Amino acid sequence: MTVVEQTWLTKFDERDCPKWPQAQADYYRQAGYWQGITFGEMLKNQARQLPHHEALVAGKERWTYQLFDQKVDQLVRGFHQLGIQDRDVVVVQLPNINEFFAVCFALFRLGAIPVMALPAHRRIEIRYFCQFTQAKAYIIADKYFGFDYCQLAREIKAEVSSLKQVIVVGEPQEFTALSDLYLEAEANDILATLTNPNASHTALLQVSGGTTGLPKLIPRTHDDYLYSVKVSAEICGVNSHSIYLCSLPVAHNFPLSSPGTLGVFYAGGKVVLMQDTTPEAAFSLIEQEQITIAALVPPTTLLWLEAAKKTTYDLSSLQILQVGGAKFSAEAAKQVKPVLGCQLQQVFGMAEGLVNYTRLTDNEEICNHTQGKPMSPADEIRVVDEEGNPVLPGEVGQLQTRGPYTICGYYKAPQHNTKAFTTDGFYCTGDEVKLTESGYLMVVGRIKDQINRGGEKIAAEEVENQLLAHPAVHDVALVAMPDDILGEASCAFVICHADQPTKVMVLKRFLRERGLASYKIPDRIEFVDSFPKTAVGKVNKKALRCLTNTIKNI
Ligand code: OOB
Repeated sequence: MTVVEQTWLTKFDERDCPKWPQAQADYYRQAGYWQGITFGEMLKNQARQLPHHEALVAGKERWTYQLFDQKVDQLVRGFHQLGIQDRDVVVVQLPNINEFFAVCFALFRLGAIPVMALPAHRRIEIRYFCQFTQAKAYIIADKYFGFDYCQLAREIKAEVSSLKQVIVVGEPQEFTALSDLYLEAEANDILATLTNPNASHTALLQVSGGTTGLPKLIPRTHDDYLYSVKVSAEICGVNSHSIYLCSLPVAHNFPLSSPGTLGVFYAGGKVVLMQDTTPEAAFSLIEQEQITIAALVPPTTLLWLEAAKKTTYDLSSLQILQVGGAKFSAEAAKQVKPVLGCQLQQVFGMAEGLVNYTRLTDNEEICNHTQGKPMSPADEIRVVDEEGNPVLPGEVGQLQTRGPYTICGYYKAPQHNTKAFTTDGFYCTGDEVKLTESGYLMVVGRIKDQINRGGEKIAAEEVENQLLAHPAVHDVALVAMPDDILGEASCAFVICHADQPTKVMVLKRFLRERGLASYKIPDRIEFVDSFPKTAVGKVNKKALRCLTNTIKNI
């Protein structure tokens, strides 16, 4: 019995982050899942034990654990001087560069809370994160893939009064340069006076793929996140000899913690960051850096499989390829070992917590056909029907879960939490799964109104609301349509006001100019006169999804 039976009454900390019920938290501590260690301490330990071991490589930058730790301490001084304190929220939007980690670990040591924004986020998402959390600072790179983040910061700062600081990696313009915040110790060093943050406090806010109009923020504590990182590292065989290639956006939960970059630091290994996501660039790094493990989403894996057939690079150092974030077809899965010469590990996880892995000792049948099993013995999962009753073994149902690293509520979202969590604290994942006899999960579908565009999640309602803001749009429904590479792309069915026809390009430009992340802009827009309806009169999205097949074939 891993759960303390009692009424599941979620409380909130002073930062509005839901907390596990006290008895449950006590249980997780006594059982040793939560060890009371913060990320800041974890890095300090590694710097003591492996000072000269390389921790981080990006382009020409190579940081040992000692240098990494020193940079973090220097930034703690710089951030503190700027007024960033324990419990302040800071929106961090950085690409795959070493500074991402210097920034995050400095915030962890201060007890400040980074919001893990993605480089693809734009005005709509960033303004929302800053406003909703009353963020004190926003940390960006000057430019990335041609996009000017300083200009975005200017617009956000004008609108969000809580935002006191914009900190820039690169050319800061009127803002503060991150490079000026690496401060050496002086007399009365602030580091000596800072108290270590409480490990039960929120360490970071992850961003949920979402199902509603506004993205939800996911509070992860040092205790729960570090536990998930530790178990992930163990399951994936990550140790001080591991060399991890990070090509996915580093702030995402998968490359950050499953076991990801944090798991590699936990184990004393090396992280190699890359920004150019082409297979050739990745293969060149695999050969050069002797990469042992990499993590990809299915569409990139397909590209790697194609490119590997013709490559002259030596990929023999690669032992494990993790694939997750979206359903990986068994057909493609079967090719991984013969083509890339490494073991496939399927990863089915969620920023809210639960992560499932196929194990390194599993046979090919399991590795190719299932999405793994929960990583922790303390993970509780149940597969239920629409009424919440358990389905018969082997039948399809919705996955619900709770455990020592699955949140019991979103940040500042009490109403949504009553829908997304059961009264006994289970998170309703919205994923339709089948549990095999041996306890492995197969993801077969989804009941949440979300599009999984090759691992990037799009909440239908969010995009629909943005489109409804256009004066010509009377009604809109966004659905997934099949895509050979992405798995799913998005298709918006739009009904225009009778006297106001508009054009696809006009609507796409409208969304872009409003500042919606480009991966959320519909891949296809179809104008229709009406929507098919269900028996109770709701828009029949299932029928619209079928319609995308017909359109595709015309
Ligand atoms: C990962 O996290 P999120 O928060 O971006 O997305 C979670 C959702 C899941 O609920 C599921 O719908 C889908 O993404 N998903 C998969 C999957 N992995 C995630 N669907 C089918 N097969 C898979 N292997 O995507 C994430 C977080 C940690 C580790 C790995 C992925």
